[in-house]
Amino acid sequence: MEAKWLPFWEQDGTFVVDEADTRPKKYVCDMFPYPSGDLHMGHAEAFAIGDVPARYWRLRGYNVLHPIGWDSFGLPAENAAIKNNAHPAEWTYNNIDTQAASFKRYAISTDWSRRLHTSDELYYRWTQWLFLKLYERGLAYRKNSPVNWCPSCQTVLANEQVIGDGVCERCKTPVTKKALNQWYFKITDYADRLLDDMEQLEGSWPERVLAMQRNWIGRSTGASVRFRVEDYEDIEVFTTRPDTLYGVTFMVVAADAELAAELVTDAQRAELEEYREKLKSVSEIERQSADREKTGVFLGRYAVHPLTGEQIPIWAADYVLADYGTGAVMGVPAHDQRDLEFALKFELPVNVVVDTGNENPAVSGEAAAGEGVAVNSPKWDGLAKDEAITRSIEVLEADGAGEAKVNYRLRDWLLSRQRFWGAPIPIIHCPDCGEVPVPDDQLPVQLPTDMRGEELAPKGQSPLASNSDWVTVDCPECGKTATRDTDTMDTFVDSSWYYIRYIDPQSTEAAFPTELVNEWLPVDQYVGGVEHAILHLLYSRFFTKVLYDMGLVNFTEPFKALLNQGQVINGGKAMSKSLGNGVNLGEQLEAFGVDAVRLTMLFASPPEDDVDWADVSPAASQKFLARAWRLAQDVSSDPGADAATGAQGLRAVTHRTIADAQALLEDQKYNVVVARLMELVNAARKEIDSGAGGADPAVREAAEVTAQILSLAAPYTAEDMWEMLGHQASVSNSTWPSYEEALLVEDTVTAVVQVKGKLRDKLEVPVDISESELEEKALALPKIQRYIAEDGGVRKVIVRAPKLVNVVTG
Ligand code: ANZ
Ligand code: ZN
Repeated sequence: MEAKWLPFWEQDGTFVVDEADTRPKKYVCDMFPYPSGDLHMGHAEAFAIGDVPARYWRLRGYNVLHPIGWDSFGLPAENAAIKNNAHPAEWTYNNIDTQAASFKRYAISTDWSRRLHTSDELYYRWTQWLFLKLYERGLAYRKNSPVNWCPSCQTVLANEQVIGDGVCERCKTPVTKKALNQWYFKITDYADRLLDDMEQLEGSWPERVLAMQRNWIGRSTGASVRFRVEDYEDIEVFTTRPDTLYGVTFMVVAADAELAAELVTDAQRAELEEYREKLKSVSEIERQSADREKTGVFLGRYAVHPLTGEQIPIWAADYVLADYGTGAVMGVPAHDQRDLEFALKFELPVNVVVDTGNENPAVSGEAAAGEGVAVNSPKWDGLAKDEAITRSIEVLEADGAGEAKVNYRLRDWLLSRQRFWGAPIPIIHCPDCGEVPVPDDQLPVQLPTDMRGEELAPKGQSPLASNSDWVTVDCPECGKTATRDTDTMDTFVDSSWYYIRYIDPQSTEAAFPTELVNEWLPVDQYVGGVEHAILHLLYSRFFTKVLYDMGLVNFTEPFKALLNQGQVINGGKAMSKSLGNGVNLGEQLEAFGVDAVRLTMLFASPPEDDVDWADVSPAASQKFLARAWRLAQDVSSDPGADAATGAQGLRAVTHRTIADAQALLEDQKYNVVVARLMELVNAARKEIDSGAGGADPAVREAAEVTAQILSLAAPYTAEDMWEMLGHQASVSNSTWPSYEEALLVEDTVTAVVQVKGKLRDKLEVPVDISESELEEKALALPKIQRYIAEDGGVRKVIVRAPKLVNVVTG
């Protein structure tokens, strides 16, 4: 079947999207693959899932776009090239070819003419154009700052790429800090909108993804408070609890921040230096851990309390982070746990300023962090927390000592990478003109094609820097000799807009055609792994909002609905080389065929749950497919026969299946749809065996419906059935079968069960249940058995099928 239908679809253009088609549109998009090798079980699952809504909406009469492409820049290609003394393009495009062939065989209903690769010049020319658009708007900038540096990958990492205990996401090497001149996108300008627009996604994105995004953006509201410092500038702190201002007994600055070194007095300098030295071996995670013993150094200097004028000692400690808020906090030990532990360790005073009804924190060791009434706070005594916060901000503003402030955990997106295989940053550095954007008619800034092997090895700066022919360029503004920026863009830049490029991937005129993009997007259904819950989705949402602000798109969120598929595991564990429990997709396809593997993926569990390959049976799927196929083979009624004249029992099952499948598909319960199809096939087979055989038009109807619904999961079998049933065109472009309401009428009723005339229980039974069967079922109910036992046994049973059973006892 594979050999027959694959070329058919290609010649027929079954899945090619016609832009002249005026039917309503649906856009189903799978997160595009990275060309790491051939397809694996994870791809097989994700793409089987993504193909279901695409094929479903197509049958429902929509003009469906379901494209595919490759996220083809990135480190693995470069590492392979270094190892094999080759150019990264070789490895990349070989793998893409292999994967593309496998995807075709896997029968994803894709319009192949839309295929794109982010490493094509045709694509990255526009990635560079987008970078320059952001640059024009002041949303791309360069700054020198300490950044996350992976000593093994020899490149910087975005905060998002530092995981777990502070290790590199890719190679798990502990990440260090290094001061470098780096490019950033100002995603922080969009923090509020990234948060607030999530309202549009509520209910159609997984709640946990929304929670992770919210957390990552981390909006806190509070106040910014300025403390005067003798012989120094004011120090500003961010606090969520300005109502606790009278409880401030010390101030802490991040020990590793510049501020600490500037504030420290000569007498304390040596102690601070020693402390900072020790800190270098402590990871960020450890520093933030709540149960770590507090450490710190007094800086020898004092701040002035803005309301009481008291002298507040300034300390440096590691529990305050340099890059959050202002890198300094006001210490309120009575009401903040970390401050309390710090105060108890260094014998600093603990002043209660909110009465929460708790024991004195200095005694209990537990900060009174909850709700309460302000005390010992002359300007807002007696006010409850929220009112006290409002009042304290008014006081601060009146005194010019502070104001309301919103703070975010989100940092700007560090996008430059010191690696070769990415889109070069289209900026020229001129000794006279400074940063000069590469003019549009000089795009793309192409990657050299003649660098290979060792020339690409990481050296702490981009390998491009060593290619002086490439680096040296005339300044587009003054013509003097200038140099190209040698960094390349994070591959997350590439993947932040590919779903828009699919609308016209071959265009040399524009990144995308606005009008058409507005017709197709936002994506109706996005499908991909939860590992992208933060990075890729946040960046794509950011890009979309920027494009919206530029008037280039008319929507503010790129993905209307998101489905995170589970993982394919084996024996309850993730597949891994070390466990030796990997399953090879190619072998599975050879053994069972594409359809059986796809069906197994869908039948195993709801799409968002894991599929344990040790618990499933592709052989059973194969058997089911054969059963379905034989159904079509056994149909012998003529194609025009009126189904209404067929067996009513089977018709009821068929129409109930259509109605339920529709609801289940829209609810993404694909596994249940498969289960219902199995029931339908069984019912049809029963009818063939017991009734008029394949000549009954109800059997034809059941077989046709089976082929149509099955086409979402097992396209080869479905196509073959459809042809056997006498159709010329592809089942994929047929229609979604319609159901007759009249056939859906409930065929069960509720029977009541009485004991001595009193209603004791109910049960759902078929309308045509026999008296004896009803009696048996009623007497078997646990509740009824209890009453019978209590009342001294059954004397008589009165049955009025199907609605009543009365048990006389005693
Ligand atoms: C005084 C205070 C009193 C605070 C109190 C809390 C409770 P989120 O919700 O995370 O924004 N803080 C501010 N900057 C910090 C930094 N760079 N490193 C570590 N901690 C920092 O929390 C904000 C609170 O975390 C701020 O409010 C500050 O402590 C602390 F009863 O200020 B608070
Ligand atoms: Zn110049």
